[in-house]
Amino acid sequence: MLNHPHWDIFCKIVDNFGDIGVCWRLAQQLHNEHQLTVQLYIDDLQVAKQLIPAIDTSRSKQIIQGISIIAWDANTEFTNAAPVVIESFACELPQAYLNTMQPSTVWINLEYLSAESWVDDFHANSSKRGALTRHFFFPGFTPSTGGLLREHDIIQQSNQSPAQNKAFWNDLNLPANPHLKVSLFCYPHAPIAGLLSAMAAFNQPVHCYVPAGSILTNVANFFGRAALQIGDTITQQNLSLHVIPFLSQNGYDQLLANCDINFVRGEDSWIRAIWAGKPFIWQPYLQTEQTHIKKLHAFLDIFFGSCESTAKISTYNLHNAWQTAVITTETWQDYLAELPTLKSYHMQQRNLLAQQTDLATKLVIFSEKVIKNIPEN
Ligand code: TRH
Repeated sequence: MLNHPHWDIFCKIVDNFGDIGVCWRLAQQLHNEHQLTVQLYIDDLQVAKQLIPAIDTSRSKQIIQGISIIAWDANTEFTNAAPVVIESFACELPQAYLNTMQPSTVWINLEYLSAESWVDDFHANSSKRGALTRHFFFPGFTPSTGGLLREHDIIQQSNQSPAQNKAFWNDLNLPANPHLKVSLFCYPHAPIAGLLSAMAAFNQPVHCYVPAGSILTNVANFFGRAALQIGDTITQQNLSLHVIPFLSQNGYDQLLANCDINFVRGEDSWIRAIWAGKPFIWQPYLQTEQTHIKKLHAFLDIFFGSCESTAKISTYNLHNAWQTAVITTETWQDYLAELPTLKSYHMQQRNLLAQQTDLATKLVIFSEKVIKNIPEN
């Protein structure tokens, strides 16, 4: 048991689901695996409810799966700061909360994930704000960063039995099928029509699973439909596309584990795709000055560093095409030709990354060091 078992996490939902996705997983892991009492302050319960369906949006405070969820707005009152407070993604702690913090409060700003090399140098730096110290904690792919969010049983969870796989599809009212299965979660500016037309033209059947979300209009347009509903299956040539509900986080993890290729985006689904151990194509969150492309290439270079060359080239080509407005049938087919190699490569990289200390554990170790005034490294 830690000496400082009470942590507060602040989550501001800026855009999409990544902020709450990461904070919710982190809160649960700190509670379940490190026996911490966690209060999670969320500024938008409506959006959070999509990932945490048990949330009652009319309640300002509630406990879900052992985590105290507190609606955070301009009127939220704070009496005591927790010994450790996580400010997620530079969301700016409210002044009223800062006023309750002591010089001894461990204040950690949890940054966005990036595979860029500068992260190693910036991780664990700190700056002073009056009597308080703000520490910058950078997730990352090397041992000198803050690591990746990963529950201890994640590998076992992704190794589902055939009966569990069948039950998963059954719950979605879909039959298990022996064909190539692809999950599709991306931003609407991706070349979705190009990908779907390549899948349709490919010479073997493909089943594509799309959780309901912002891309449904683009998908409907591709099929010449005005709209699509959850439960719809549409077929064109060799492509069968299934619109499924937006899943719980656990359900989404199972979808990733049950598919052969996963298209993922942002931050949290990207990390989950790694742990699923399946080939995936990542679309980073769009940023100015092509920053997202730098992030993409930093990741590809680190993750595919030891990959056999033709599989690596096909992977880079498909990733690059997916960020621009063009994706050709040839790019898709080249990638599929490398699938057997990529399957074992992704599994190998997943297992290697899983040997590093995970982000929640690193946060706990880091906070204890700060409290005991032990320098990092
Ligand atoms: O939603 P995102 O685009 O979030 C983004 C990124 O985090 C980005 O870095 C950040 O700057 C921006 O938000 C503000 O993608 P991400 O990170 O993958 O988060 C999606 C979450 O939704 C993730 O926790 C998985 C979850 N999810 C489900 O629970 N069910 C589903 O059916 C799907 C498709 C996703």
